Amino acid sequence: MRTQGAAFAGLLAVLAGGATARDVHHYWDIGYVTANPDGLQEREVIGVNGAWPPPELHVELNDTLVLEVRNSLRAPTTLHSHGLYQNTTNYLDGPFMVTQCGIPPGANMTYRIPIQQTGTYWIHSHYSAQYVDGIRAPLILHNPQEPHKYDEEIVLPLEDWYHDQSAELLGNFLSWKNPGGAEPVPNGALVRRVGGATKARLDFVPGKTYRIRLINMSALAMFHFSIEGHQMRVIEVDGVDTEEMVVGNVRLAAAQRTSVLVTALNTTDNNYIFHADMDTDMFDNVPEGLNYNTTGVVEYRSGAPTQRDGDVDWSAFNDIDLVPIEKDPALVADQSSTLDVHFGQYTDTFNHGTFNNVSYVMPKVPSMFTALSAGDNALNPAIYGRQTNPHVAPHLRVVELVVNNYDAGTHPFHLHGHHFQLIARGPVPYDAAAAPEAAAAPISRDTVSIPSMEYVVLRFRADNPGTWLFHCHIEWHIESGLNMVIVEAPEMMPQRIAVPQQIVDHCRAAGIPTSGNAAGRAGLDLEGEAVGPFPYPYGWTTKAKGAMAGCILAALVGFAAIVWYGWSSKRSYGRVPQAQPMAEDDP
Ligand SMILES: *[C@@H]1O[C@H](CO)[C@@H](O)[C@H](O)[C@H]1NC(C)=O
Ligand SMILES: *[C@@H]1O[C@H](CO)[C@@H](O)[C@H](O)[C@H]1NC(C)=O
Ligand SMILES: *[C@@H]1O[C@H](CO)[C@@H](O)[C@H](O)[C@H]1NC(C)=O
Ligand SMILES: *[C@@H]1O[C@H](CO)[C@@H](O)[C@H](O)[C@H]1NC(C)=O
Ligand SMILES: *[C@@H]1O[C@H](CO)[C@@H](O)[C@H](O)[C@H]1NC(C)=O
Ligand SMILES: *[C@@H]1O[C@H](CO)[C@@H](O)[C@H](O)[C@H]1NC(C)=O
Ligand SMILES: *[C@@H]1O[C@H](CO)[C@@H](O)[C@H](O)[C@H]1NC(C)=O
Ligand SMILES: [Cu+2]
Repeated sequence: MRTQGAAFAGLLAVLAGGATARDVHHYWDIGYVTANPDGLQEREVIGVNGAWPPPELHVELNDTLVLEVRNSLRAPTTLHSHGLYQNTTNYLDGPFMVTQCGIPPGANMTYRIPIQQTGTYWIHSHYSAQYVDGIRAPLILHNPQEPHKYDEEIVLPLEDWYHDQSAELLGNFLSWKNPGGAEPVPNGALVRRVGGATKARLDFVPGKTYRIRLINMSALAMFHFSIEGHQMRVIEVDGVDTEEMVVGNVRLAAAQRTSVLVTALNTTDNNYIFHADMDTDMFDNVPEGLNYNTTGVVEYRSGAPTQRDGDVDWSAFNDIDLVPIEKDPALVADQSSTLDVHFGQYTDTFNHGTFNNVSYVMPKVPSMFTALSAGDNALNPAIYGRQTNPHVAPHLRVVELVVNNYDAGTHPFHLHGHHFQLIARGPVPYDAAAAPEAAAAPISRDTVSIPSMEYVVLRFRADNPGTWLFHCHIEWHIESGLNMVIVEAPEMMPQRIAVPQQIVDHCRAAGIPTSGNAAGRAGLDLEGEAVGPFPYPYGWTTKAKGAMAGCILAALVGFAAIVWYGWSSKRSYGRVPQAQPMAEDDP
């Protein structure tokens, strides 16, 4: 009776409102294409339907995005709709070995996503470092009752660009020859998907107000965006509408989005310059000739002289000061976890990103399938494997994450399946007694940038049963292990989540089990689960680590059983670790 009543009420609402939810169909054949995105080097990129860049997707609130995907690559692929809750559709979220086994080469997958959010999002591969090769696109979710007024909108993706293939870059990054973990430095930037000699252009008509949707689709680079001679007002971050805030420039870390309103000037006398500058602090070295300060043109009239205005305000605005339109009070935490972020060379000789000195290693069974098949054990974090750094939250608990960034670099952290409230920022280590009080109505977002030696405190309610990755969005750091799995309300998952047969079939084709714990076994028997890599025991010198790298090479060649001296006394370290990157080998 209840269901029928609800369905009837829904029908009435549709009839009364005239709003009909539509299915918005797209077909994406994901494959290799030759392209020259920055005008400097032709290369093989990953495109869609034989072209690059992949098309922008535009969908309205309450519509359903139906994306039919065919994988024409030589490797598996997956798609992640960044920032979407995927409420009841955890299996469409995309991270390889968290919610799916990858779409095998030659296979298809249907993404059927009811749109219950609005704002600026993007879609990208979540398999290995594939998105660096170009498989990323804006995903704009329109709100028929937009809270801000503007005449037109401009989608402005910013992305770094590499001339080499991601697999090659990744191989050089995750290597014993790179113990310091220096990230590959991009060869340049694409602004609105053009680069090199071609300048991005924004056409302005006097008096009109534009909503510019800035999306940072970078693998590494952080950008500063500004327009000379014009004022910008922030109205959205990561799909959350905010009250207007005037800023001089917008700083966007990888995966973040910001919408600004810009009102055009009243004359066509001059054109202006806009800036999208890569933050070179992120780069271990700045190669000679790298053009990291990209500029484009705001054009009022073709051929008009360019008016320069050196008075750009480069001071940073602080996202925690933003005021959301929808004002919810700060959540009160039921459970809290502290996550210390460190990078260092680990016993597999690679430089790893870690939460609490645990570097993520994929389980043998995707965590979602483990949760769905675990029965009474689903709330026990052990079954998800210690190398996935699992955190379990029962249904409707308020989860607090305190992230202390002890690394020398800035890291943008992204939580799947949620917007989280941004409660506090400050210098490490977080101390609850000394921390500033949360705003009365804190801003929420899905990706937060944490500068070196600073912390943030985040909170969200576990109201979206599923397995959700929390990770740094710098692609190279995902691959070096800076990930963990939040298992949310697993006791509710079997009744809320019905995995389509197609996705189970993908696992079968790949030989990956769809039930069992992280070791692919039943119950609490975790024999064979991934263990390590570990930090080097205290006192190991660079020379010793070098010798160990030699040992590992010898082991790989000769398969000798090696016991390092000083090792056997550390019982807790267990067996000799294997050289085991978390990144899957690209076939
Ligand atoms: C979208 O759907 C929700 C829930 O069914 C409804 O309350 C809302 O009015 C709809 N919005 C639009 C713009 O159709
Ligand atoms: C995938 O979809 C394409 C296009 O609809 C179809 O031609 C092909 O047979 C499908 N492949 C499989 C394995 O289902
Ligand atoms: C995009 O994110 C990267 C990585 O955090 C950052 O270096 C770059 O400056 C960002 N771009 C913009 C336009 O903010
Ligand atoms: C443009 O002119 C209108 C009407 O005269 C005025 O309200 C507006 O403030 C002007 N805009 C700018 C950016 O000067
Ligand atoms: C690049 O832009 C930054 C501001 O973002 C400025 O401080 C720096 O001097 C510029 N560098 C060059 C080489 O133009
Ligand atoms: C993690 O490793 C860092 C250095 O790599 C060390 O300073 C810190 O104490 C370790 N933390 C824990 C919890 O073991
Ligand atoms: C997920 O759906 C449930 C039930 O409709 C709702 O209570 C919850 O707020 C939703 N969570 C998110 C993150 O959308
Ligand atoms: Cu990072």
